[in-house]
Amino acid sequence: MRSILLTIVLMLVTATLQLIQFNRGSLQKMYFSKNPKKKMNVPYKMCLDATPIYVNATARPTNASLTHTFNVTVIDIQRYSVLVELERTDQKSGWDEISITVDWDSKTYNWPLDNCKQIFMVGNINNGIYEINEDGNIIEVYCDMATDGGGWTVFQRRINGVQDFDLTWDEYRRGFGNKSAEFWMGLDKLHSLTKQGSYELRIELKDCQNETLYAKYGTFKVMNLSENFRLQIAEFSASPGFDDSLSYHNGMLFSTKDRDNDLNSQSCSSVYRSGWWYKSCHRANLNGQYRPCVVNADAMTWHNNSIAVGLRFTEMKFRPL
Ligand SMILES: [Ca+2]
Repeated sequence: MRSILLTIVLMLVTATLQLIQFNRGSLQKMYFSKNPKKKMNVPYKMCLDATPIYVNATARPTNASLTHTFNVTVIDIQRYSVLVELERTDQKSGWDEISITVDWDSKTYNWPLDNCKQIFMVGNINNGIYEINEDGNIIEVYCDMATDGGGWTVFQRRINGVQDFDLTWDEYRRGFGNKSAEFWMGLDKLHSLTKQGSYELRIELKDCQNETLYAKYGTFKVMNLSENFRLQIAEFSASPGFDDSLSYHNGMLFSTKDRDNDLNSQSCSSVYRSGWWYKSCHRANLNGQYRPCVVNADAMTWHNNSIAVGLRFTEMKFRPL
């Protein structure tokens, strides 16, 4: 069952990722043994970017005139070598001393991968911080590998109000906080990681009554600095009865207390004390003040049923389609 699952996963990965590197090599080794089975460590003798996910190995006598044949089983794929078991299938001919050549080929992915979905698909199923490639830079992101099929790159989380979210344009561009607790990934990275391809957005919320809710958008993109990180979302779905409060902000520019890009005569960011894609001003305010159960528009809210009540938890994340 496990091997069938692994095969399915590998098939999915192969179909989805165009990042596979093939490597091939061989090792020649003198062998002294009458034992028909022997384990052997075969170093790759070349620099592989990462531990291969797959190795195929075969063995032959280095002197082709010898008649020996072997079965080879790959036992363990390691970072710098592969452990194989050789079994001679021609017991009668004997081989006290023989030169064997083990040929191998491997498949590796180009690390780091581009997002949490790719990391998930090569077998990492635990939530946590992983390295990904962001325009040639290696950055750390938090991956949600458990929710709704896994593979979500998390870019915002609020859990207890420890992190101040009433911050400046530069801070919202760069990102702030602790990725394992409360944080904002940063607008530059958010743009960079969503600029190519198609992405979906998922938002987890926990309301005043500790009810867990979600909203999902089949389209998500954050435009670049010259467009003031304009928000693009579409194709809303959600928990039963949960309102689409974020579409009000679709197409809006990002604003902070020191950068007013909203459609209101006042600065929405200054009034509602956070950085957000304010319009005039908001129906969702997920970077607002952490004030669970408080009815106030400066709180971290989602205007479900038109009432702005402070939430207990939010998490915003995206995933390639
Ligand atoms: Ca304004």
